[in-house]
Amino acid sequence: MGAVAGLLAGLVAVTVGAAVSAASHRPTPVDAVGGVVIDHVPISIREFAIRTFGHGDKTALRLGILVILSLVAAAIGVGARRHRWVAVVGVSAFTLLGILCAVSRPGSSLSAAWGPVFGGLAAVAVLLGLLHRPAPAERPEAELAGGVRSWPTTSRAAAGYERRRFLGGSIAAVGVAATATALARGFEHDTTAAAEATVPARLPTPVGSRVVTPSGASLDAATPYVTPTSAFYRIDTALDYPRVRADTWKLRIHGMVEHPVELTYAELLARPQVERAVTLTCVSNEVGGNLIGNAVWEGVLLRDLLNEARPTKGAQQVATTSVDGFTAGFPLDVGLDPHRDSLLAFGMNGRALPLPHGFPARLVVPGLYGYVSATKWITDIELTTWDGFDGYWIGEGWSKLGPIKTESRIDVPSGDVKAGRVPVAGVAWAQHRGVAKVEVQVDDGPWHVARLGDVVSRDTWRQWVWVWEATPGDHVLTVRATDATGQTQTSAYADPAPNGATGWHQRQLRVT
Ligand SMILES: Nc1nc2c(c(=O)[nH]1)N[C@H]1C(S)=C(S)[C@@H](COP(=O)(O)O)O[C@H]1N2
Ligand SMILES: [Mo]
Repeated sequence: MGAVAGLLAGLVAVTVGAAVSAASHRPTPVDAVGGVVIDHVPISIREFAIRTFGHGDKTALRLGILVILSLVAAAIGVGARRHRWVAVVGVSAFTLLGILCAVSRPGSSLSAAWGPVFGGLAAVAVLLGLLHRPAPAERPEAELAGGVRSWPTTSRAAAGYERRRFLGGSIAAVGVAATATALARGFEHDTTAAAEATVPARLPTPVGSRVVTPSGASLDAATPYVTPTSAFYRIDTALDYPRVRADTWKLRIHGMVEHPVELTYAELLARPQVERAVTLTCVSNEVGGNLIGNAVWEGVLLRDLLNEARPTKGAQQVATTSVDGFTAGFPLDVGLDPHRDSLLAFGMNGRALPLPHGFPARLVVPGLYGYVSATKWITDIELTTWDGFDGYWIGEGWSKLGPIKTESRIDVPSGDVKAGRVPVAGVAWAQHRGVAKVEVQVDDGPWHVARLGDVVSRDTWRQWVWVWEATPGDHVLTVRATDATGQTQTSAYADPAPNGATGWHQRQLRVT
């Protein structure tokens, strides 16, 4: 009984806390705890979780929190059955933990404490209510025997009464939890809808020509040259992505500048726009992995904004912060480079950025991995020294500089094939240097030069294809790319940490 009461109290606490938090547009208490866990566990554990659970790592984290919470809640219930103060002290400790996590989340205020506070109060009410044992004298008219109300005086009747009372209380608790869950969903939906209502249906027309994809860019139907937004990979440190409203969003450019700049969304859209195709890549991408995508971004040139702020002498780093607390920094030289079109982007593939890809605005820096540059939901750009700031992943075993390494990937064939002419095709990338050559090897044979697709610029990946006269048997295909500086990608295998995986992608297949 104690354990069940504890579990029910935990359920009500979590759901009521979620509803109250959602009503004030805050993450649920469980997600607040999860956020703190993500931001503070050692990188080895984080990587273990990603390796073990893959894209389900966040679900696994939430489940883990709920399992621990359930165990402790059951224990509190068992203790509270014997000593009422255990309920109050146990739940208070939990509530305090929830409050500390909630108010420490980025963009939080003291009002973020309301979720855990109401969750805690509800939990205590459930525990005390379910475990309350009325003294015989104060028992209500529970039994109706032979038309006459009588107290259940025998211990059997008393036990039966208690059981019914417990059952009724349990059903009420589950009802409260279900109602709170429905409310939380509704409030979360409202938060998303409120942000979506500020997404413009049309974007301003960019200055100059729009990006036109050359007809010879796509050699292989398996991988489109421009990745559809719906298929674009996503990396978020946050458990749930922030729903930012454009009408309250602001970007501040400050720090080592003579002329701090503040921009609203309307002001951003009113500035001269450009459109650029840029391939984004995650440093965590394994050899042959798909944490890479090419999009046409629309936005303003970052260097124009930075120059307008007039960096002072000694400024070395562009330090950026997101509303969700993510941070990233890269050399100011890169941001100011007149030959590299870094963007403060608000459009992706012809439409406003989708909420999960950084609406209202994000950075896109050609040639740098996303973890040092591509801050989504950006609200703050501070110019500082190189030593004055470390981004989210720095000091976590990842390099402070994150230039994208030359890599290539075989996309087709992806399985066994019939003997004869077989197109071997895929993508290669060396953003901002450009891909000059791709070669394919069958088993230990000679390297064959692949035909290359056309590209919009050296900032995108490049498609390649080579037609293989496949002969029956087991074979290994290997690909390697050479960038426009003449460097061929290394065959030496390296893990993604600390600054990007290396090695040649291979596919084993059987030809019949
Ligand atoms: N706010 C925020 N911005 C972020 C991240 C993040 O976790 N939070 N991840 C970065 C990383 S590691 C990458 S690879 C890119 C991915 O961008 P995408 O999710 O739009 O593909 O965003 C970058 N910007
Ligand atoms: Mo990344």
